[in-house]
Amino acid sequence: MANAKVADTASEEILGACGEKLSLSFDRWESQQPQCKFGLQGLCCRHCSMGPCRIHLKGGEPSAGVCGATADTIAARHFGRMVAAGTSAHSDHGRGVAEVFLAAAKGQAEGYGIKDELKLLKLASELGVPIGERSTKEIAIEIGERLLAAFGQQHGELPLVKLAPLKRQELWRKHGLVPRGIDREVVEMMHRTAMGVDQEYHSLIAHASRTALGDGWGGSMIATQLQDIMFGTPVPLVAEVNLGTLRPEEVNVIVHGHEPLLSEMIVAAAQDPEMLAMARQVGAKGISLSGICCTSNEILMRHGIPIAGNFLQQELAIASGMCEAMVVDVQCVMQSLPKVASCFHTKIITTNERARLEGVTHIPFDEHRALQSAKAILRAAIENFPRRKDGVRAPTEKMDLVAGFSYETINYLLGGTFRASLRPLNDNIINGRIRGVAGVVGCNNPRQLPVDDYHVKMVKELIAHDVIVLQTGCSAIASAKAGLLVPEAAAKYAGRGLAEVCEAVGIPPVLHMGSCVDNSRILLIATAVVKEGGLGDDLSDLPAAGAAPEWMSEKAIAIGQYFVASGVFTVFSGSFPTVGASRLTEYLFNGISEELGGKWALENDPIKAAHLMIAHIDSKRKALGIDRAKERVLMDMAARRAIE
Ligand code: SF4
Ligand code: MSK
Repeated sequence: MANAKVADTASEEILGACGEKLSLSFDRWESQQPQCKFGLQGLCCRHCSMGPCRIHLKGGEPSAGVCGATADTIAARHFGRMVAAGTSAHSDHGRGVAEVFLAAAKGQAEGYGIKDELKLLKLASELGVPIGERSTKEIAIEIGERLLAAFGQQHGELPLVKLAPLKRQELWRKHGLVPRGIDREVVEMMHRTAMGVDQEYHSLIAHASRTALGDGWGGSMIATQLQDIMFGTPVPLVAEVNLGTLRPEEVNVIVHGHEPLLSEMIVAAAQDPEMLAMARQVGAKGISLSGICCTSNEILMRHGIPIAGNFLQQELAIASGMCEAMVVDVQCVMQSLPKVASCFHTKIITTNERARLEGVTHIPFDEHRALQSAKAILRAAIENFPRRKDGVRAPTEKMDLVAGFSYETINYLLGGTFRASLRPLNDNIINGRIRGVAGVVGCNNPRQLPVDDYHVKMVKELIAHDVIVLQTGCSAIASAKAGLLVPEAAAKYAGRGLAEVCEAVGIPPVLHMGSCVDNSRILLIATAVVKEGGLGDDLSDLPAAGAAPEWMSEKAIAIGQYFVASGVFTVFSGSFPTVGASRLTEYLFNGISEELGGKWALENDPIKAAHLMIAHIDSKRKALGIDRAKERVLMDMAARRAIE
């Protein structure tokens, strides 16, 4: 039953069973065709009521908005607002984490605490927070207060920017790109892009970089660091992925969205004997917890909870007929869920005041009574089990994966307990066994079908050419479904050099590093590689590249821009929001690299895209003088004497 829309048989089975009866994202995408070409190219503006304005060719010349705004200005403003929106999403998540962290440090958030004290102390020393004889509580409170203040900071520099390589920091200072405060840069981006303010595209993009850096080296990094300290820094674990992880005989609860604050508590509540007994009373064999999107990645990384699917599988999970409750928090949640759920018995439960849906149950998450909130949610799911309708579709396809590759873990795996170090990674890059490093992130999108296909083809091509791949988000889930996240994938798909290293260390050639905010882990590992030595002194010197295939969210644009502003060559696929503005696009795809070392590209063929990245990696290897394997020189006695 080949289905051109999806690349895995679990999704195929459910889609096939839905037939014409159910309208899903794929159908709605088709019904939107043809989509507005002005919108697709970034050539429309409705920032004031003289518009909306569109740029078209008049007598061979591009027109202008009523106010005179050009294509480059309109597209740059739009791009800047996408960066601001993406930064806000990651950073509001980070702020929520910082608030709970501070409450937990003060002992005011029942159920939360400090799980990784070592990481707390490391962060304290990085931030210059005194340690001495102080208690963990005192140190944690000061860290929480300092990082929470970073959101509203008005002057100076964001505290975590100092984790970047020194040369990169100097470059940002030279170009005035160091973020002052996370919220401040977002507000300024909105101001600059209002009618009649900043109308010079270089200037708009510079501020977009500053805003995006406030995400990657600010909001997202704060979220990752504090989540690790509160919930534990991930270590490698085995788990399962795909819709086949749903269990027909159990109460299936799917968590979906991005924040681990509540889902961590749901993990705990699902093991509670009282909850399990309640499930048995309604005829279920137990409670099966799984996830969609990045909430799922968060609890996968720390608890090995299975992943039911990525972004475009959210409707399919409900259409399985086996989902008692889908519990959503923020971001990437489709408004169609209640409608799809109405054909089944699934309860959609919103939990966050910032993210409400019409016609669903709302159970507010209260961090001061988090376990009670989690239990209330589970009770609602359990009570729903007897309402299951006939015709459950239980796909069997699932795949093993190994996840949990934090920076700390990679450091430990390579160097061991006493000598944790990235030296072996640097050495293997220098000797050419590993050609380079790629960060591949991104979503999925009905614009690019079959779903996940681009991710999988690109990642396979990269590892076949000895490029080790670091992944997060829905892209990591795509690779997991294709069986690329297990150590055996090295022998099967990786080039000889990469396979040798993976086999020696016992890791997959594709490392799952977490959720969207955990792209900050990729920044930190790249920084650690620079600091380890031998591969240049800035992120832009590294034989490394980034990509976000099948992207759909504004968050991806924010991530792409902080990758680029951090010196990384970054490839997107599907569409790019400035392509109608030629000077701006030329600047983003080329000119910007003269200032920042990183730049964007758009390529719709995954194999060609992988080779753009490989060519970039090779050019960096050449610049570092490591492009040719050093010849082994056999020293005979005469040669030795000559040295003496
Ligand atoms: Fe048109 Fe200018 Fe108003 Fe945008 S800001 S809608 S281009 S008049
Ligand atoms: S969830 S932003 S669809 S990766 Fe982070 Fe997936 Fe993209 Fe959402």
